[in-house]
Amino acid sequence: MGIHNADIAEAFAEIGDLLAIQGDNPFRIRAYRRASQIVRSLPRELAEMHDASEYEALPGIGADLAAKIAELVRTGHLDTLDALRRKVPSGVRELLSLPGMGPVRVRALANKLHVRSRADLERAVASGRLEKLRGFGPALQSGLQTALAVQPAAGSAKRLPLFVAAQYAEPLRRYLQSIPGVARVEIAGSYRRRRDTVGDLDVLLCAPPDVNPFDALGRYPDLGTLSAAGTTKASGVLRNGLQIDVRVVPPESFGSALHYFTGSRDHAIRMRRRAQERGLKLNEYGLFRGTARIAGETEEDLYRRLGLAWIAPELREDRGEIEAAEKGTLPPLIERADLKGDLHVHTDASDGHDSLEKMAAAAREQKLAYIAITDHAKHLGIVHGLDAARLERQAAAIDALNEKLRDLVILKGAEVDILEDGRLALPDSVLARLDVVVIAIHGHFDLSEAKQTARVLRALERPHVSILAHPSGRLLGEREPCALDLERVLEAARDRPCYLEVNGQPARLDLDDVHVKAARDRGVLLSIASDAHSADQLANLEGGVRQARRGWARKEDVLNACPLGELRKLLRRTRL
Ligand code: DGT
Ligand code: CA
Ligand code: CA
Repeated sequence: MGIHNADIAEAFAEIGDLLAIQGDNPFRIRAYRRASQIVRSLPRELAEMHDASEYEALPGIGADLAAKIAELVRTGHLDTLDALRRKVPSGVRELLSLPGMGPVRVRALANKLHVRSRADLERAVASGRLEKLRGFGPALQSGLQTALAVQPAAGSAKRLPLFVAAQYAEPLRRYLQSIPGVARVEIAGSYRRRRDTVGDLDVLLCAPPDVNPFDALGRYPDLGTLSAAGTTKASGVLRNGLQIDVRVVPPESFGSALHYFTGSRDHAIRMRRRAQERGLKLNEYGLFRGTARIAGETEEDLYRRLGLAWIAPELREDRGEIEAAEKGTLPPLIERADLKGDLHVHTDASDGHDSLEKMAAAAREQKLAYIAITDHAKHLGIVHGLDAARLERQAAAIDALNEKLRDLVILKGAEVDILEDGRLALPDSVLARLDVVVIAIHGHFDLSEAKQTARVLRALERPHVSILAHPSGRLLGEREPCALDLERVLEAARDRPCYLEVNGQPARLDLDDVHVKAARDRGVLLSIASDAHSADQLANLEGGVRQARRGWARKEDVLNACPLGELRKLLRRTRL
């Protein structure tokens, strides 16, 4: 109990960064970074595996890293990391969180300009000393200046990506559920609305008034601090810094409390006003006419008494859902079971961990009828990318496997880089032979909006483009979306046509909810994709579906909810 995959991933990433700041062996650095990514995306908690020898069986984890995982799980910390932290001052480490500042630049700053803290850096920027340093161009400098002015210093609260929050929320939910007298536990707030990031956890416990669950909560091993106000309210902080607000609610108010604390604030305010317009009063205790409670036990009752269909939490952002519920036009939201395939899957031919055969077996387990293998195309900076000859060989392997498979069809594809000038990393003649061409930005994220937009629009003009993958390029908690006029991209995709991806990788979730809705409103079909780099990551489809639901997507809006025959037609339409 206590150590989660996200903690282990974080520790490995930090070791990688600290080794890089020290100028350590690049292979060693890469091994830690890779291990960090692998651990971060594992669907099972390492701490819950019974036998530490299981760690070594994971791809990319050798004996040394397996021992480190075991040490972290057992003791809660790592000698290697502690030693590195002692060597690299915390002020230097903090510089890594600034935009454009990787270990190489941090090392240059420390060695050449003796910059060892934010304050040092602010002075160096102000005095113009950075200009003399190689690799510190004007764009980087102005970015740093802005960030130093607006980005809060380390230690201040930050939002967690949903999948990281889930690693803390779900064990907490199970623990609370096991407290005697607690009938029901719900985590409301942005977590229940499935927002891509979560500020804090709003926990509701359904229990009769004579049950006080806070003594038991106080013994929760992941808990940092807890302060209870009476027997119905408590707030605390988990050891990872995540804030929790806990409320104990009686059964007759549970639905209205759940509604109130699920929010969003704007949705809840609109609902309260609606109640007032009907001479009623809505609060977290119930829906009242005078002093009589007319609803409150369930959310369904509450919506019904206000003349509305129940609204899925994902939609409660005051983006037209109340009007739609009133008119009976709420969209029937896409579900995981509606997906027939996955059009963005990697194998060990490029940077995936598993073979074609293993990915196919996993796809059958996931009840998919088709997948497209979209390994990275070769080009500068892409490790193990496929060139025309290797794509040809992969195609032959896919043909052979398709011969053997009965209930799954494997499509041939590639994930092709959009180069800085908008050309694609493979020639049209090669792309013409593929079933699915997924294009994406993998570098030059910091171009101006005009240049970035022109770059993507130019790429969309190429004759063999099926899908634009992870359009904004964001990585939650790590990289902001690039400056891109997505409205124009959507229009180009609609007119062309081609399709936009909702990438289900937990740290991407890209398109975001707002742009999923914009795409859907314009009739641009969405490809909900796992972008799996290993067999277990096909489960990313679930996260993609949640994100698409927040953007009002129905199955009619989703390319890979179509059966194969229909899909083939839709893919042919993208050929110019
Ligand atoms: P977060 O935690 O920043 O990711 O976002 P939320 O939506 O979970 O917001 P939070 O934790 O501040 O509050 C949880 C819910 O409680 C929120 O969605 C609606 C409700 N709530 C909080 N403050 C107010 C308020 O002042 N008025 C109303 N109507 N509802 C509120
Ligand atoms: Ca919250
Ligand atoms: Ca809260």
